[in-house]
Amino acid sequence: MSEATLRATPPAVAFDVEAIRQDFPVLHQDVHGKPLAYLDSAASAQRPTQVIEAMGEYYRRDHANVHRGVHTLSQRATEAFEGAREKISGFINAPSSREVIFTRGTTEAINLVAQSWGRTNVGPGDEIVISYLEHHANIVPWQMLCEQTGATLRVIPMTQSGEIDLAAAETIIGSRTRLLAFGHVSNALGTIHPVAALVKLARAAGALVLLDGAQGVPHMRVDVQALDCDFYAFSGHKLFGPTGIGVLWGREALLRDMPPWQGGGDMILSVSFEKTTYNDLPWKFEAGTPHIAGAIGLGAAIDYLEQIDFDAAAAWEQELLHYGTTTLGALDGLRIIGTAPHKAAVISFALEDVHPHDIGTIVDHAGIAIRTGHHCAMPVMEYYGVPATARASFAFYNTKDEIDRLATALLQAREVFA
Ligand code: C6P
Repeated sequence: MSEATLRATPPAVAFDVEAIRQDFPVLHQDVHGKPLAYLDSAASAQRPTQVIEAMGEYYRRDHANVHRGVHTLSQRATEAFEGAREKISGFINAPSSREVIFTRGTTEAINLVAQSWGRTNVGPGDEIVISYLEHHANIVPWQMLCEQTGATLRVIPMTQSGEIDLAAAETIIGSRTRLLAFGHVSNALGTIHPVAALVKLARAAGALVLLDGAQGVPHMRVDVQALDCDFYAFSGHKLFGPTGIGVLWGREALLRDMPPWQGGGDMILSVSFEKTTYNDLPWKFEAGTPHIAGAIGLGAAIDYLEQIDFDAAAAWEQELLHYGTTTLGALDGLRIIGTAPHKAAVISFALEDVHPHDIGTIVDHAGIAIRTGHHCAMPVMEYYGVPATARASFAFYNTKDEIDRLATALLQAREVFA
């Protein structure tokens, strides 16, 4: 039995998962003749009918460009779009919706900070600090910034259990650090990182903090003020909303001083060939026609999460994590990779010498969707000396029965390939 199974059993949760599943039409289908078990929500979560309907309704009735027309449809579209911004602002407890910038997703949000804040505030001799556990979206933009500015990228090592090495962080974060950027939750392993301890180190060094919240916001209540970070980035499609929409939250004082990173329509107040003046927040960072339906769909996802009792859903996910860790951890030859005591509902694993892609194919034939690969976190794979892992990730619409089916399919995979 693996170390992770020693984690304390969470109390049984009263959560009506069968009722919740009725809201997700995609879950009710067969794949290869078996009922679909969708265990890949860390890659992209599924959408409830309420989100699909809100987007359909917008396209059927209200579609027009935003901020541009006096006509009724344009006003309706603008109201719905800006209304979604208000919902998101409330959901993450932002002090103001001016601080909520729509982006295409987490990746674009991080690139925005790197290119706008970074190009203005970072120079030779400065350091950007990230951790070993980052998704490529929180590595490459900083590497690019360092190449462009002459700054240095420093990396906090990780431990065998899949945690950020806090003792090493203390020695790395220092007077040269301009920004500390790390994931709220590791996508590859599920580790929930110790935000308070790391923010404290950054603050003591006078550095800013960016949190990659792509895997945080779907699993727990996020309060950007309580987290005390400076930027928080996340994607709509992992939060039961649409693809192609995401959010950068930033402190207003910082955003106000940052230059726009893309120019075009909507981000200006006036343009002449001699001089352009930029729009106010948040539109200064939203050049061009935005993903209006995407924002509305994300707003509907947030309404949905508020309505189902998000805290109960999060507790159910913890129960699934515990059950999955115990059930999979008990299989002969299965090694759970990432055994931190604080995890979101993500289980990465290796099964003897069976290649993860073979595992993925076998379980797909049993109707089960898991992700296999490096999970866009190649340094983590390199740390464990594996090219890839298999990863089951749960949302609140998953069941213990689906985990049992995964365990059975893994036994078959071992028989076929080991
Ligand atoms: N992780 C996964 O299967 P985008 O593509 O911009 O929506 O999200 C990028 C991203 C950034 N940070 C973290 C921690 C992430 O997990 C992801 C996306 C997916 O783990 C796809 S690689």
